Amino acid sequence: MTATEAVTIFERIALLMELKEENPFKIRAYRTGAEVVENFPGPIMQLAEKNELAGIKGLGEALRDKLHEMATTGGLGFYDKLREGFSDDFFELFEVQGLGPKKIKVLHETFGISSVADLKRVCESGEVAKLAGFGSKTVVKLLESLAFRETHAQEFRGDQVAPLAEEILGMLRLHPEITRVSVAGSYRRGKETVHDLDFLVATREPKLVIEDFVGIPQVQSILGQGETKASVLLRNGLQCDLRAVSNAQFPFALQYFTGSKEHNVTLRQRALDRGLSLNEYGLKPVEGSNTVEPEVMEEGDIYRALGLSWIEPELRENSGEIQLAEKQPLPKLVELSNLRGVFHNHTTWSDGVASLEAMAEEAQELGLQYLGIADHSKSSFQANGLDAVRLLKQVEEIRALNATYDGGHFKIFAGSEVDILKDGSLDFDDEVLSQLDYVVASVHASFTLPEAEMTKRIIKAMENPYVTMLGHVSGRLLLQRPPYAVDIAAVIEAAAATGTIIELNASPWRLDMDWRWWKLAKEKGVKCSINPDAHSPRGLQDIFYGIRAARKGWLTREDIINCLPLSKVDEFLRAKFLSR
Ligand code: DGT
Ligand code: CA
Ligand code: CA
Ligand code: ZN
Repeated sequence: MTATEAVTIFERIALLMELKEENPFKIRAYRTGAEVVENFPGPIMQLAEKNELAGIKGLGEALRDKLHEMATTGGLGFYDKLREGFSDDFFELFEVQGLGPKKIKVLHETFGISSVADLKRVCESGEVAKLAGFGSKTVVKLLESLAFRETHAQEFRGDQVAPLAEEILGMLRLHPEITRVSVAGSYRRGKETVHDLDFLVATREPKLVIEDFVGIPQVQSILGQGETKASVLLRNGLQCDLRAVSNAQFPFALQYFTGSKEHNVTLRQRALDRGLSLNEYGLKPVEGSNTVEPEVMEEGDIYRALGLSWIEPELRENSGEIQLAEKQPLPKLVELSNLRGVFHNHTTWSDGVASLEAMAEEAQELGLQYLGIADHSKSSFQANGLDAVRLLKQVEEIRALNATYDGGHFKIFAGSEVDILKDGSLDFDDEVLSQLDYVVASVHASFTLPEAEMTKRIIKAMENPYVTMLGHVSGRLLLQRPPYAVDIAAVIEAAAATGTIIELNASPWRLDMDWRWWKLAKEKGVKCSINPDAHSPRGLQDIFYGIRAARKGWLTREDIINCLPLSKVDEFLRAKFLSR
């Protein structure tokens, strides 16, 4: 059994125990266990097999024994018994927004529902609305959640595709008959969700390459297979297309299949205006024109031949990039290596799984100069939010830890992710906030306010001089929960007026504020902070997704405060407060 499978089993045990209203501490132990296994930096299943798990924090004896059983037998008796009568489909119910274990339990016991399809049926029939604790409002919400899920059923988030994309690219690169490889399509453009992955290879042996591709272990079924292309379905349901072209065609095919469609349409028209015809095979003079055929060795040559500067794939959305590239080089987009630190991270003080020390260690391991901690505040009780006493104790601990970093080469910034309450006031008063290095203010409750009220609430929070940055502005969870109603343009306006930074939450679930708004924010002079919102050491690596979104939003290192070195960022964090 793989570690990933063991993680799923631990998570499902926690869900089933919740359903059966078992001891909350036991439930939490399984959740923590799942996180520990998921984040373990070594071959944990091999250790489990040899019974060498003692001493790993967060794994008690009961969980160690269960891992040993899974590693040696490939199954778990305890789990099999617990889940008797529950199919795999049943667990999808827990992903439906607005449905917790208590409600699932009632629905299961009353109507025997055991899948999302069952849920939809009983909601539509009107039976659910008659149940105590449900009511017609709940049912409307549930049906909305279900509709939202259905609309996005064929899409995948970055975390569901990036590891697979990189793995498959790696395999293709090693193929002896392949000379050039790239991923194209929406993934290459850095979209926040994708429908499928498009791979492109240059080869003289397309048939052989296609045969090898459809045979890779990640493939579950073949949707189509021809001489030069194939479509497959991977185990997680993700579709992957592969096209094999000649070395000479490669640049044209790469440009074409990277898209977007709209970008391509405008580009093709531009080519026509110059007497050239552009498609996935080439860039040729149209009949009767006296234009000479440009020499194209790589993708950049196509843009050059059309009188344009280079356009990064992330910018190819037909949102003004072609017009600008006609006049000047486009902005040099931020890169992962430009980041010097990260703000907005959680520890075991609230709902994170790792200690301050462990988070700081990992940040240093990633080559960062600073780590901002921002654990939840008290109103987020479900996330074990800190009250003022605990917060100030944490600040003290951070200061003590900072004193141990020689020469000041690394620093932890003490912050808080303070809840924006329903009326726009904050979960801590100014006296407490003034003792922090920085403050992230976020909405975590009362999502259903009307747009005007929600906007007012958020702007009020930004007007507080201690609020350094605004967290996940829309509250969306990609593919799961739509954004709440808020006037983002007005929020950007207020950020500019108050000198508040806006976060680009880098979690692949959020990527919030959305890339479509950053161009406007940048024009208004609003700064961005790319925040992993990490709840574990591994979570810090979500900056990878944040960088992709920032690039898609046209951002350069100058727009992003956590590209500043430690020596400069401190001052910047205080700038808003000092300017008043
Ligand atoms: P998605 O839906 O996330 O897979 O988005 P894309 O952009 O990857 O779309 P996909 O996989 O259907 O096609 C990949 C690229 O191929 C697309 O971005 C542009 C190009 N393409 C596909 N069909 C057409 C078309 O009918 N016209 C043009 N101009 N380009 C196309
Ligand atoms: Ca695609
Ligand atoms: Ca495709
Ligand atoms: Zn948050």
